[in-house]
Amino acid sequence: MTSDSTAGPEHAARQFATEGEFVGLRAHVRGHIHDTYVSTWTCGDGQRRYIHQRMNDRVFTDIPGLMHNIELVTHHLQVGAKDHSGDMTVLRLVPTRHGHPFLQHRSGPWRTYEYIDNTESFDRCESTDRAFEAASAFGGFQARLLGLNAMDLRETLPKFFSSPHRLEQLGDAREADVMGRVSTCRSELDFVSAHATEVGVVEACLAANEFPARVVHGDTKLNNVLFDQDTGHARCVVDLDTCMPGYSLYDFGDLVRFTAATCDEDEQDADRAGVDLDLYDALVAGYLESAAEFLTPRERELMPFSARLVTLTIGMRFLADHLSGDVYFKIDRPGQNLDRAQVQFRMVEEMERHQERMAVR
Ligand code: GN1
Ligand code: MG
Repeated sequence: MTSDSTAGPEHAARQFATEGEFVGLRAHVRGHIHDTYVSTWTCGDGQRRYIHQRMNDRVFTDIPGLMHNIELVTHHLQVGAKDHSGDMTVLRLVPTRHGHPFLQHRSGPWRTYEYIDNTESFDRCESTDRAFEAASAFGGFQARLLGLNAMDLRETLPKFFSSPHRLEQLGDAREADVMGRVSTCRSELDFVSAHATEVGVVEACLAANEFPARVVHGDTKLNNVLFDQDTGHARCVVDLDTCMPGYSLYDFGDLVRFTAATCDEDEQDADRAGVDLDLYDALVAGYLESAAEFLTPRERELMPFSARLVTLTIGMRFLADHLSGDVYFKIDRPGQNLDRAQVQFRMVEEMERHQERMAVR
């Protein structure tokens, strides 16, 4: 069989308005959804790099809507950046050579970003300083997007942040039981049932106008912040796929879920799952540094609850995907989504145990 070079990632990468002569391209393993590559180009005496992503159009069925949101958000941040000094950089999309924000290629839809040099990202948080920086970066990201009308953004993944919706999806997956796995997940399903009364709290607050829906990042994992290699300061917030109307505390809750975790998201020994309270304190302080001005008193009060709710909710998503045959989150080994769910649920238990300690005053 002959391989067709016009179907490959290099061919896709070459269709964008990059600068210089192509040198090479390599896979960049990141995230559970898209396929990511980095390309290198020579330009004068120097080199330039770009990030290319083949977007997952089974998950994101509305790619034009997704790219519309990213253009709107990056444009809003770039305009705002002129008034804010500070060392934060905004992600820059590179259009195709025909001026489109993404490429409809034989191998799927692709987009390209400028690579941000001299930065690094982390899957685990090693210090309270780093936790503070990340939380302040995400809080600042929300603050800078307050002026963007949330209704101008398309809800590309309907009800994405809704915990009641995630509970319903888990119920559907359990009902269908396509893989025959329900009988092996009884304790996880019981854990969720025991928490079912908590899933509607945020929707009730929104309905009662205790706080408004606002634009959120929607995936505030530590590795979605790029840190400057020299100064250690946060430089850029990346992965704008889930920038949609939501509730601000989703971002705070997801930050705690990932960054204050005592183990990896897919740790196989759930006994290692917990919350590092020093990291938690640093996340609270960092987030409040940039978000305190716009949070309502009720939101402030619900900060620790949001950490439990988002962790539970993402646990329900992992469990639903395990029951459905791992069709959404990529896996490297069988049972990985169940491990992910178990880690989330154990973290919820640990956060319940430390409820008093985690209160934000
Ligand atoms: C997915 O692909 P990645 O890692 O950026 C997911 C998030 C989850 C996260 C859990 C579009 O993000 O919602 O919180 O996995 N993204 C989407 O690690 O579903
Ligand atoms: Mg993401």
